[in-house]
Order: sequence, then structure tokens, then C-alpha cells
Amino acid sequence: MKAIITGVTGQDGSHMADLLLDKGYSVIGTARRTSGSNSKRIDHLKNNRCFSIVETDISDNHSVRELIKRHPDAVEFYNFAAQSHVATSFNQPSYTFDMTGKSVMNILEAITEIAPEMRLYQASSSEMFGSNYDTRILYQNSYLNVYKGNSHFELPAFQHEVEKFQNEDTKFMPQSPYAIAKLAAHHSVRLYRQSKGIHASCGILFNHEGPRRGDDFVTKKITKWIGEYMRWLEKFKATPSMISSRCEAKDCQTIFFSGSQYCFPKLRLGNLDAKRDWGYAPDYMNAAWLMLQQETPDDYVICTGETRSIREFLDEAFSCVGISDWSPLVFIDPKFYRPCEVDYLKGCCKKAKEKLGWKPECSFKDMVKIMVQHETQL
Ligand code: NAP
Ligand code: G4F
Repeated sequence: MKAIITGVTGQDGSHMADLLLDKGYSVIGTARRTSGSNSKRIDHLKNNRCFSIVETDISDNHSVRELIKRHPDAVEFYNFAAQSHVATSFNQPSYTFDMTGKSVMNILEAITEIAPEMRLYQASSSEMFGSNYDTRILYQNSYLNVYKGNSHFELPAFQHEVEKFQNEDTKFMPQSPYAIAKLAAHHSVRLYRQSKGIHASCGILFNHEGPRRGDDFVTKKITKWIGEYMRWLEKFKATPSMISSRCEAKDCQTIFFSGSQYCFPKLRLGNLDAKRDWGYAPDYMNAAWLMLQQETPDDYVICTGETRSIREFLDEAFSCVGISDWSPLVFIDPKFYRPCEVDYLKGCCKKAKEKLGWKPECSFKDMVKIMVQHETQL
């Protein structure tokens, strides 16, 4: 079986290539031309006879048609190519819309015309929910302690908590040019599925991470910095306890060490209060594959069902290297705040569990540990 993967040089595309090659597929990965090499995530596949790269820019209609004309026998097409950085989309809105949104039309048209049996996976995003969520009440059985005179009774009682979540029925309220582009693509795929009858599914994936994550996403930025900091400490035989109290000042941008002339730049971050539902990238690629194995195409939310703030991510990541107070090491830089933020993401993947038999395998704790270990062992 043959499959096409766009964006194979990215995090998800490279994991999907690994997964499909393991399953015995032959894989055509597409990459756009760049002036230098950007193949580090797929270098391990260089000598795999079942893997090849075709130069394609998905924003170019001709290039997409040629790709499908050359491989009409591919049974599956995974579209991961996109300008995928939310903050960048505020500075390059039209480019992001063209790349992440409009380009998907090139793929839909080419599949419909040239290979209508080819199954399509579109990488939709939880960013499309933006500022919106649904709520439900979770009841928990508990007991109420009642004291009457000298007697003590326990009466059954119900405690409740309001849970905020997003699932396939939650209304979209995008908060960035990126999310608007993804939403345009998402609706285009639904329209072609309904009107042209192609087998096209969208995975509404919540944030998923791992060592192959791009350097400027927050989880990778944090874990990469920890790796560099630990190597620096080792080089100068310093220990975290030697940090000067000068570093605790909020406007201090550098880490100083008592009795040493050396210093190290602090980790510069923006909003630490936003919450994300973070999963492990390889788990999520399995869900994408399962979607295309279904008889009927559909859209699915893929997530862990847990949400944590950037602060909580920092707690977990620094605890992996034995640092409990990271505050003197982090500088809050307004440059990394977004004009509009998505404050809260927490998915519910009941549909994927029931219909695809999918569930996340790697815990948050393990995922962070894998990322930190990868960076510290470099
Ligand atoms: P990524 O690491 O940024 O990879 C994006 C890929 O798209 C790269 O291979 C990039 O190539 C390629 N690309 C960009 N512009 C292109 C063009 N004009 N023509 C062809 N290829 C182009 O993103 P990711 O994290 O793997 O995410 C994969 C997809 O899932 C994206 O569509 C993203 O928006 C979506 N998504 C991601 C998440 C997540 O948490 N990771 C969640 C929901 C949805 P270069 O290597 O040349 O830059
Ligand atoms: O890691 P992030 O840049 O990911 P974001 O914006 O949630 O987008 C990622 O997940 C989406 C799925 O929900 C994908 F569709 C999208 O392609 C991408 O993969 O930022 C996460 C949070 C944000 O709230 C941001 O404001 O971290 C906050 N943050 C704080 N300081 C920072 C930083 N984000 C980045 N990138 N860099 C910072 O210094």
C-alpha cells in the first residue's frame, strides 16, 4: 500500500512516516524546496527503500496535481503541511491563510478530479475552538458529617464540579489568523466530503508534543533551554544552588552565579497562565491512521482530557532535573504575549474512544520526562 504525506519534514509528518513504514506501506513524503537542509526528523529514513521524497509546495496548484498524477495508486493522503505557528500567524496573516487554509483546496480539487478513491486526512486543530468551550456538571458521591448532640451521622450527599471541555459539537470561535485558516480548511473538507463524496476526515487534534517538536513551541522551548542550562552548569562545575539572589529580581534577564564571572541568559517566556491539553505526538498519529481505516469518513477530537497551565508544565519539566523553584530562571518577556490568546483547552475524545477504539497511551508526566531526557542527553 502506498501513502502520501505532506509536511513530512515536520513533527507529525515524520512520526506518521515511521508509523506507516512500520505497517508495511510505501511512503511518498513531500517537502518544499529550501535553501538548506531541513531533513533532520527524517534522516533516519534516508536509506529506506520504501520511503521517497517529492518536492512539492502545497500552495502551488500545479505542484499538487502533478504529485497526485504521479501517484494515483496511493490509497491514503495525509496533509500535515501548514504554517503551524500561532504567534507567527499574527505577523504573517495572509501567508498563513494561503498556506494553511487555501492550499487545502488544491488537494481537495486534485483528489476529486484525479484520484477520487484516495482517502484524505486533514490536520485540523483545537485552536479552532479558540475562546469557546462547553460545560457539564460532574457529580461525585460523598458523605456529609452531621453532629446532633453527642451523636454523629454520615449522610449521603452529592458534590458537584463544573467541567469545561471541547468536543466535536463545541462551536468554533477562532482567536488567530492560524485558527481561521484551519477552520476554512476544516469546512472545505467537510463540504467536499458531503458534496463530492470523497473519503476525507479531519482530526481535531489538541496540542501534541515530543522531542521532534519545533523549537519555538512552548514545550520544546522550555525543555531545550533546560538541556542547554544543565550542560552549561556541568561545563562550569556549577550547581543550581549557587545562583545569586540578584536573579530573583523580576527585571533581571540573566542568571548570575555567586563567586563566578559567568552568566547564562534566562528562559524568556510569555503568558504562563494559558491552559493546554498536551498529549504525546506518536500516540496521535495512530489516531489519524485509524480515521482513514473507517468505512465512513468523519471528524474526531483527539486529546488526553487533561488540562494544565504553562506554569504546571514548567513545574514538571524542571522537577525532572531536580529544580523545584524555576522562578529565578524565567524572564517574562511581553514580546511572547499574543494579541489574542486561547486561554483554555481541554478536550473530550469519547467519540474517538468509542468509534476508533483509540485512547492516549503516554501520560503527561512521561511525555515531559521523554522531552527533558532527550534534551539533557544530547
Ligand atoms: P510542523 O512541525 O510545523 O510541520 C509543518 C510541516 O509543513 C513542515 O514539514 C513544513 O515544511 C511543511 N510546510 C510548510 N509550508 C509548506 C508548503 N508551502 N508546502 C509544503 N510543505 C509545507 O507542524 P506539526 O506540529 O508537525 O503539525 C502538523 C500539522 O498538524 C500542521 O498542519 C499543524 O497545523 C497541525 N496541528 C498540529 C498540532 C500540534 O500540536 N502539533 C495540533 C493540531 C494541528 P518545512 O520543514 O520546510 O518548514
Ligand atoms: O506551544 P504553543 O506555541 O502552541 P499553541 O499556540 O497552543 O499551538 C499549537 O497547538 C495547536 C493545537 O491547539 C496547533 F494547532 C498549532 O499548530 C500548534 O502546534 O503555545 C502554547 C501556549 C500559548 O498559550 C502561548 O501563549 O504557550 C504560551 N506561551 C507562553 N510563552 C508561549 C510562550 N508559546 C510560545 N510558542 N512561546 C513562548 O515563549
